Amino acid sequence: MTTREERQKAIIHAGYNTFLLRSRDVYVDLLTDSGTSAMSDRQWSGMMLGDESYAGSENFYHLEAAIQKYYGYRYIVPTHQGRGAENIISKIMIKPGDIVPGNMYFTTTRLHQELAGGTFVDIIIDEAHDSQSEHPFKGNVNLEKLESLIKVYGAKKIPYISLATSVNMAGGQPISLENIRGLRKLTHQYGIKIIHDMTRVAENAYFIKMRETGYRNKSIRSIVKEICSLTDGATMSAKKDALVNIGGFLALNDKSLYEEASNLVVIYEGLHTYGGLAGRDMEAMAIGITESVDDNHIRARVGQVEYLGNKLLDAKIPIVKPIGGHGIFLDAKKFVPHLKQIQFPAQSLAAEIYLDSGVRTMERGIVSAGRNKDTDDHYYPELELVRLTIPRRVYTQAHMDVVAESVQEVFTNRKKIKGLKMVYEPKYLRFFQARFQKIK
Ligand code: P71
Repeated sequence: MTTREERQKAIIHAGYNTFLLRSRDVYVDLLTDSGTSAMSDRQWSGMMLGDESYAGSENFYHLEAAIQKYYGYRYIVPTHQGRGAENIISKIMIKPGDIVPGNMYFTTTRLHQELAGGTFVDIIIDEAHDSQSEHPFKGNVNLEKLESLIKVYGAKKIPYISLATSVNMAGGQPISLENIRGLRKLTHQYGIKIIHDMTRVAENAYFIKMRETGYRNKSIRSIVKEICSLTDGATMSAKKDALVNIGGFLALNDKSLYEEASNLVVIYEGLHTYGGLAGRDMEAMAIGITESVDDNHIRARVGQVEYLGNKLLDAKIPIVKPIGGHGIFLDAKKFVPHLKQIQFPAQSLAAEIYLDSGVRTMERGIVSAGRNKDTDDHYYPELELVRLTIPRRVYTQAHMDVVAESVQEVFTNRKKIKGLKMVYEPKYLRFFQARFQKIK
């Protein structure tokens, strides 16, 4: 724990950017659920069985078998984390001038698509951009939007659909199986592939089980497998669902694409049987995948997120509805309506929550959205959010109570919150390292 004076110094030193705080100055860390979950006794035991051979480690084959068994993809290339897989798939499949439609952007994913010469186009349903819409599947693709895009550009310009389960930037919102089936049908007609960002697929499966007709009695395991079966390949950051501190992979069903990927991985990550990971990391991932599709685990995980969300809803705090799978997202436009978007309301609110209690959160608004690569203007996303992300198997409900009390305290004093100006802006993924000052 720290005093308010200590936190004041720390946040100024960090340029009002929670990514630049030292973790020792943080009390409850809700920056991200990425790599921050607690590994189980089984995963730690697996770490002791690391086969650290350069090539053909036993642990690689365990990982490959787990992915084939639970996700059903045929070929896999391990990578150090999700963006390593995004780099490879983007380089292989995207040509300059291509269009990559997807159900809302993700920061690293879109950047790799752009660096490969592609242009990302959002085809998520409109409800996803409205924090108050209670649509049960705000991650759904608007199939009409997609079809008109195909008609305008032609299928040849569209290498694949970038399809996320549990749409992060929309608030951890799920896509329905009905929608994925519709998408599969449409893409088959035009010969377009679907590459699945399966970072939080098990959390998505939980919402399908609870909300989609006909799935209440299906296991998370079977729903996850069904989702994957409707896509052609996947990128995975195993630091989320799969409960490891580091790791990821690219999975493909097409052999020739796999051959290209296993060739590229040796340039950027490492040999195709370790992809930048230690043998022990791959073992922990294989075990984590197995644990991640357990019905009881996923119910407890999403249940904890709901616990915090319901507390905030009871206190009339504006959050994204319905409550998502991996965190609670405060609607900064409603929380601090006196700030203009260019005064970085969500960035400022995240700093304010830290100041109040030492709870660390993350901006997911205009700073995260970055600039349009053609015009160089800021993107002004409809959603200006502060994310309170819950690591898996780490915190107790008592921690959630502390968080809820702090958010309420900041909400009570919200009129005093001032805006920020950006004083340092890095070229890529600026939100990680940008610095700000308070507007007087
Ligand atoms: C999260 C992260 C980690 C992160 C990444 C970028 C900015 C801030 C925080 C990472 C994801 C993700 C999805 C849906 C791919 C990645 C990249 N999320 N897809 O939410 O959520 O994976 O971090 O392992 O490279 O805090 P990677």
